[in-house]
Amino acid sequence: MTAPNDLNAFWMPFTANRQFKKNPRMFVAADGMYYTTADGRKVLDGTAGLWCCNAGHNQPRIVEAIAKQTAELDYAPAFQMGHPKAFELANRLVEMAPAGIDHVFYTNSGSESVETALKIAIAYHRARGEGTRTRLIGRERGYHGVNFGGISVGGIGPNRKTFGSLLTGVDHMPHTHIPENAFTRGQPEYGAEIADELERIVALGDASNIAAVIIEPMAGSTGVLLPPKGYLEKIRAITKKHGILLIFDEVITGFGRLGSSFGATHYGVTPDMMTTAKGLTNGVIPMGAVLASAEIHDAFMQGDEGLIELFHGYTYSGNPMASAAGLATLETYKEDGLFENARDLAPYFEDALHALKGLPNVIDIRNEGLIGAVELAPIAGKPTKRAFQAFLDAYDKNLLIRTTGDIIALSPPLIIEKHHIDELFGTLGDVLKNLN
Ligand code: PXG
Repeated sequence: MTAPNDLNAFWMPFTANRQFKKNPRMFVAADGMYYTTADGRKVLDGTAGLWCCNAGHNQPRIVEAIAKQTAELDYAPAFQMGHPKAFELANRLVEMAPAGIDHVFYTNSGSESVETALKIAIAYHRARGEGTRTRLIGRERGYHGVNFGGISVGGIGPNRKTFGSLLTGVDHMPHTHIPENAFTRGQPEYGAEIADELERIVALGDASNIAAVIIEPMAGSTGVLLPPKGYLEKIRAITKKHGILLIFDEVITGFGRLGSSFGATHYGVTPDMMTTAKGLTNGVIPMGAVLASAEIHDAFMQGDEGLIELFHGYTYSGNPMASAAGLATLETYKEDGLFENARDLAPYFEDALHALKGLPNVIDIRNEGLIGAVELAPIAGKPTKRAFQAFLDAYDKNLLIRTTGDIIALSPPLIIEKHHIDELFGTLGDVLKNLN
């Protein structure tokens, strides 16, 4: 397949459109750990697409499941009708989730999962007769997708700046990134007390007005910020004490990225709801899911049985193709032991990553599971330029990385082997040595 030569019509997401279209980078195929470019090069996937192809590319079970499903049942209405695979997938998800998380609401993306969870939180309190609990609390540097609820609770300036007044009734906790923790391996020692800021926000807004706190257990998109030891436990204790729901946005941390099913299982802290997407279907068919506790779900299941309990849902909620892809993906994770592989290789990945310390401009390195980040000193007056150049140079050297600000993020497929890790960090080391 050749690249189409008129690129004008497609307005690309989160992309410097004019720059890209002058010098496009196109993938035309993918298999296992590698993409193939339009000019025939094999590029090592250091990012699992956009943190989503956890089982690698062209996975036979997933390919086959989708092909079979489209011939068998292509679409079934999502409202007042069902089909077996959506129920089956929900059961599989609940089995993987921490005890007490027993129900699944389907969406089509991480952003929709976030909107859904925020709406459920507010409606839940109302269903229990606490309708004054409407305020939402997010965190600085948090990423919760790009819809209005998500950018309101989110904490990334440029994603909010040009979009008006957003949701009202939102507060933000401080982020957990502190310089003393530079070059920490895994969870940092310092900063659990940052969670106490939540008490101050609650004191100011009053618990009776607050519906939910939403955080990423490990903040991915902003550039890999790990929770300090004890921080998540504190957030859980404070939310519980005040009857505030805790939502973990697990869009990145879900499905083995940290070597366990979810961030919640990895860190041993159970929220009331979890938002997911990405690795749920290996990124192959868009799908997201909100996982909710029995307590939340059951609060809605009252009154006349003929009434719709939650006025929310999408045309494609739990659609057959996505459900088939999800089932095949979860089976692949399980049968191929991919979460175990992530856990087993995490120390090797960590060592290779931290060996980059000392290269020019490297000011911090962070990691957890199969996630790594290398923070570069910005070029004076030109933030983001240095890391973006690293991205371009890596692509020329047949490695796909992801950058955000001046941070390089790595999140390879969980099928990775040691020789891929050597290749990844060998190339990245070369790139960093030669970067201005
Ligand atoms: N929540 C979290 C925690 C995410 O990381 C979303 C919600 C939104 O998901 P959708 O499916 O609506 O995009 C995300 C998405 C990056 C990168 O390189 C991160 C995301 C998406 C694209 C790129 O950091 N995160």
